[in-house]
Amino acid sequence: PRIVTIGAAQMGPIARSESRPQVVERLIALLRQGAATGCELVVFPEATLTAFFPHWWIEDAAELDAWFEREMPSNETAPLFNEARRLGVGFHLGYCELVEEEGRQRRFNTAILVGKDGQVIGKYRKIHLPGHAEHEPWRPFQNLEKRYFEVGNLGWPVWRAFGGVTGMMICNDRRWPEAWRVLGLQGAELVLLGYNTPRHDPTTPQHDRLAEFHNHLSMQAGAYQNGCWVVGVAKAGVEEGIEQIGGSCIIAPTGEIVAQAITAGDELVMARCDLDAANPIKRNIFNFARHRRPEHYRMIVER
Ligand code: ING
Repeated sequence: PRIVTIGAAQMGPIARSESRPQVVERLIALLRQGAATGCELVVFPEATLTAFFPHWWIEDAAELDAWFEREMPSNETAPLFNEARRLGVGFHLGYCELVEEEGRQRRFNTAILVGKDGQVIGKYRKIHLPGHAEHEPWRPFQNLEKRYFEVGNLGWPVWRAFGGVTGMMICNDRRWPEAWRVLGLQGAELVLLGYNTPRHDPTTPQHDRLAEFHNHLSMQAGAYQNGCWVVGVAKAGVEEGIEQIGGSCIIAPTGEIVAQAITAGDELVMARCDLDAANPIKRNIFNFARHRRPEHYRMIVER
């Protein structure tokens, strides 16, 4: 057995007025809880250093850029990296990245995987950006990720980390089977993701009652159909008037939820994950080499 003890560190709402040092203190408190319960890896949510600003129409460029991180770690986030290194605990962190690349400023919805030594192992930039690119004032709130972020340009990589093959995706990615399969084809045994998911989708209010169901359905399917552990972590609760679902969970390669958050606030749930539990799925029912028929799948990428 290759046991890795993992914590899903759900965050409650982050107020617009909450400073990064204040948020980092909350993250460190969850990290310490994880360390105290034997976690080797703690998974934080998507965009978890600030309120989820894509919910707002922001015209002023400087105001918008203040929501992004220009370096990681920065002076404000270094305490999290230092504490993680002191405790010998790795972590996943979602944040909004502003970088100078190819001679221009670029903005991404980003996640990093950090080792027990406090060093960044890998980075992923969100590819499936939901919502809309223009101001739609008819909506009770916006989702302007298509406006504020570029489509991620790093693909879905995997890294050998925490005793197995580890990959990441972010939020809306989990609803798209292609994201899971790209990781599955690389042998992913552990997929980490954060999410900010409003209950209300004004385009289909009749589905609001299904928000938690669709959240777990997407991740449980991804886990089972690719034979991987999944850690899905929410920024939950009513954030600046918008209710976001919780339901952070740890899912086995069988698709079974083995641990689940029960609040809409800061809450750590953990599980001892045997990465070898991926093998019976990957070697049998979803043995890609034996059963997949890519010659019949072309439409998936050609349409
Ligand atoms: N949020 C949401 C998600 O995919 C969304 C967008 C909300 C989609 C409600 C469908 C219904 O979970 C992000 N940030 O992708």
